[in-house]
Amino acid sequence: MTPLYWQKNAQDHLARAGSLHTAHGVVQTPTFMPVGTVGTVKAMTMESVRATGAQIVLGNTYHLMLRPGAERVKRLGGLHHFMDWPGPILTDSGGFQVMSLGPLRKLDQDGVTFRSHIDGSEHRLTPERSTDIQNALDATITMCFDECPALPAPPEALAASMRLSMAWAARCREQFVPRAGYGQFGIIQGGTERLLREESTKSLIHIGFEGYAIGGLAVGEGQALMFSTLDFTVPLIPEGSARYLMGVGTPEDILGAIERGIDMFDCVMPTRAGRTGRAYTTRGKLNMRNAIHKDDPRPIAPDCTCPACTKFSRAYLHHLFRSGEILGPMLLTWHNLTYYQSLVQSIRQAIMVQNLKNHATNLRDNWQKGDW
Ligand code: PRF
Ligand code: ZN
Repeated sequence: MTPLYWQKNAQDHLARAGSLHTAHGVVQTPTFMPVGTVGTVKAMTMESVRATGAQIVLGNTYHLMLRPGAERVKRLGGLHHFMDWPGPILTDSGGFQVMSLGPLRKLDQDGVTFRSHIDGSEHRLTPERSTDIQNALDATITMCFDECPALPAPPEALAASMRLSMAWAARCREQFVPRAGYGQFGIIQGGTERLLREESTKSLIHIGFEGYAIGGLAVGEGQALMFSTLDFTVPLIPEGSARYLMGVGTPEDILGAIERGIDMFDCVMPTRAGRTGRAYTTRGKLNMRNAIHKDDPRPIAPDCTCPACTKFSRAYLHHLFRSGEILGPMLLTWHNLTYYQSLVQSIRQAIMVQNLKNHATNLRDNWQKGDW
């Protein structure tokens, strides 16, 4: 029985290009995982998600346990079949989502009791329950159940929270059912504290996981502190394992994190921005609701191969958003996901030929230049 594994194909300074071999296919890294919180990448069919170049998607334990329920998904053939995504699925554990419920939750050493944001009903998540749910969903990659404190936070609070997450990680590993091509990732916590990140990483390596995630960043600390935390945390993670930075980020964040040795990302940014009229391009951001686009026959991005750019004008996208038409979010989500996938793909290719420094300079220069 061989669990999923990551293999390094090339290295350029700290950045790596690799392949993640799973029961549901191979993922080329660095990779960006579109977010499919409730079993759908919002405004997209999974065929269209695949067409953007995505190789793996994310689902959420918290949302799926509340509706439609993990056991129901299991009876209906698992999440891959249910949502029509035969490729790899990583499920987040619910820890992070439950934390954002604020007063609706109560934390103890054993787990978290919370009220559903849907109907107010009471539920409980523990490391064991979260792991069982992810198993029932048939997640290719199961995440540990953790606590993610908002930053800034006092070091003592960060230490206590990290140690609780490490105790939970050991329980998650106990509960995990190994299967060929499947795996479980531990989540490093500890805020921006070097000693805490070291302790957390050591604890997880001692338990032993198929991959390691860095949690607890992009939660209010800003890009400079996130990067300095990566600078001392990433080198602590085993060289031969996949490294996943959770919930990140902007194109600039992703480039900087890949330069520091990160292999995997997920973020709602391209999909959420797409639904509100914001487009990401090689020349920075555009807001399609802005009146400057109303007579513009040009595509959103001349260098993009997505349907929004090859079939329609900026004027048409502007019209769709101003009219509240559902096609606007659909096309712009498709565009943004295509941009994010082409970004990580271009970085991956640059790493393969040891040209990342030059490629990164070009990417940053172009973001700076602004619209064509
Ligand atoms: N833990 C989990 N999921 C997450 C995070 C975390 O710390 C973050 C932090 N940016 C995003 N998603 N389980
Ligand atoms: Zn496009």
